[in-house]
Amino acid sequence: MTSITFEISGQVAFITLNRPDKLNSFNREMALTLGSRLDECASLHEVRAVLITGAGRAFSAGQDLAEIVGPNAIGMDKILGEQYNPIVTRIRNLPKPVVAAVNGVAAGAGANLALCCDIVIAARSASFIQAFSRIGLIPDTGGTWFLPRLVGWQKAMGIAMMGDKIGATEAEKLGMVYKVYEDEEFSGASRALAAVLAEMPTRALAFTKHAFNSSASNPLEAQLLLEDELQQKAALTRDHKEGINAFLDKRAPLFTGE
Ligand code: T3D
Repeated sequence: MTSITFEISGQVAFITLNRPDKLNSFNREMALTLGSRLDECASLHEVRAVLITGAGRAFSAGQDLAEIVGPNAIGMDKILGEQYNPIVTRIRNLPKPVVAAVNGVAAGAGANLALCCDIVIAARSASFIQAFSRIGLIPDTGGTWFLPRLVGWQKAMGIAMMGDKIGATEAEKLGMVYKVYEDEEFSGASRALAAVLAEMPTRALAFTKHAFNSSASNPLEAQLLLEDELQQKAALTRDHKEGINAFLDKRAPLFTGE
């Protein structure tokens, strides 16, 4: 059984973490394959949005803990440096929207994989656990960067240190999640949301992502200059012209991502 399934449908790349019997926890092969699939998403012109979800009842339980003990254990330097960090970097730099569709429990690196995506949606029964402190580790996969930015310093510190389970309803209130859908409608709603994103002006969304990424470290003056630069680029796109023409013609726009 392949640990990652990959399907392109209607300009959306669907990536499914697929080790359901181990709650889609990451072994090395699965992490490296996810990285390669993200590269494909970046290079394939026909892909205009990416959706990451999990097979079965979990999104992902993070690192496969069986792989880090025993004589064949994989070193921590390889786990972060070669597996999780490149995944986070790829997602943040991918010039297309990436949706995390959190269908069930998301723990450890699985939780932070979700939180580094552009839009996080969750099924009502899903949950997030910064499980690291329970096993004497620190939040990785970008958790110490994304969590305080999403929920504020105090909540982030509490969630990280206590390692408690945050249900989807609370996660939405805290700002970790864009929207929660009832379990029965989650699969359809997440596919529909990704399909909408894939039909939007892809380059404007990529510029938006670039601007948000930079805002984390830019002072206001530098950010205003960056907005100016990116807006000028957006204004030259075919999709911008189409958006204006469609508005004036009183019709729905047909964006092509150019
Ligand atoms: O060196 C480094 O590790 C650096 C990298 C760190 C990154 C990290 O992600 S560290 C954090 C790793 N993740 C965890 O600590 C979470 C461990 N899992 C759990 O706490 C629980 O499984 C959950 C709260 C996520 C779900 O609980 P529950 O009761 O719904 O399911 P379960 O019965 O615990 O698990 C079901 C099966 O999945 C079970 O296998 P079995 O007994 O049926 O054969 C369980 O062992 C397996 N499983 C769940 N999580 C993992 C796992 N197997 C390997 N690794 C896992 N992380």
